[in-house]
Amino acid sequence: MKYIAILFSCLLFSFFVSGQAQQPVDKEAIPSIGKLLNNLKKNQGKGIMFGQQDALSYGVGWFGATGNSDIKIVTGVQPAIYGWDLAHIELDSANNLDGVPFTTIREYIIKTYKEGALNTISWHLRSPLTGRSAWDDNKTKNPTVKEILRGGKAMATYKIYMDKVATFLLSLKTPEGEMVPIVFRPYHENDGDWFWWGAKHCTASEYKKLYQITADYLKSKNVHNLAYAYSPDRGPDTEKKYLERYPGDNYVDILGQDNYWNFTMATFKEEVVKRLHMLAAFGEKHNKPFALTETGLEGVKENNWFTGKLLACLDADDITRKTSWVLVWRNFSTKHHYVPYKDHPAEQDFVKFKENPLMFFEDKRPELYK
Ligand code: BMA
Repeated sequence: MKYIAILFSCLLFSFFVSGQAQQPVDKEAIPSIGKLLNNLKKNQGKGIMFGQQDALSYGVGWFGATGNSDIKIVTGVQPAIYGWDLAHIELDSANNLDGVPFTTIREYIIKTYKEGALNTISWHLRSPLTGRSAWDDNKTKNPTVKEILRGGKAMATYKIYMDKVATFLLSLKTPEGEMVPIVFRPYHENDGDWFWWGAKHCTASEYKKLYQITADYLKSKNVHNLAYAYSPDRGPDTEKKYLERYPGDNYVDILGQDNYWNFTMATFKEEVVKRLHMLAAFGEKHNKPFALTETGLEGVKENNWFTGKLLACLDADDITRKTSWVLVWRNFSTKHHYVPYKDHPAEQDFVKFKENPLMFFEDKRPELYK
């Protein structure tokens, strides 16, 4: 009897949690953030939004604000979501680390929001301790995170970096004066060792603090147009591992994971699906939507990668179909690109992927902000 009562209360609890409206972690978030989160949840299982990093800024063989994207050139339609990166804003540079002017990024974010798209921002920032890149070559000798948290010079520099990010985020305003909602995805792929905030270079508790003080600082600067995404790489394949560096339910709105590597394995489907199931189960318990925040195959060297691998995983079952979106990386060159460009051998497969009813590009993007 006791067990039945426990089981019953667990069921009741999970029903209560999953049926509840999601409150943004920023208590002062602009209304469109709450609407976005609840729409992502409401649309779970109906379709998966597709997007790309820097889609509008350049493609293979072209650069600049043309209004086009390789996705549109190949499929006739723009993506549903856009990724951008703020690296080098901390240096007061006019362009980000990939050469895209911040003024253009701002224009595109405002324009695409007005059209109903979702915008997500990552930040491959320099180390405030050494000034070296996010992939800081001396990181093991320079524990940047620890030094920031110690509150000395690195922290003073980090505050200047965050001020610049805050100024940019606060400038994302429509001509009518409405703030543009953004999914902010700081300190991603933190289970790997390639960034200075990676698992080899700081403890779990230092990482969580870094994420938390960043969010708290931005809020203290009146930045309230963010939904926060937590986005480790493929490492965590169980809820327990995902929790290890998770900044906490009060700091994370959207559960993410970047996963390129598992798609290269013979057992790709098993590996990718396992992680999507983990995110879904975690999301169910913590009342948060989940997304495949970065993926892709560099050079799209397999002609049926999009339908044979990506779609095969996203469309594996009712749980994987609950993924809110998938973002592939940038189309920089004939070597470094993640969607097929015109006359690429994988072009037809990508068109097939776009035509699959599960995939939402701009033409099928659901309402996100009402
Ligand atoms: C990496 C590569 C780099 C780029 C960085 C940040 O994955 O695409 O060329 O500078 O992302 O966008």
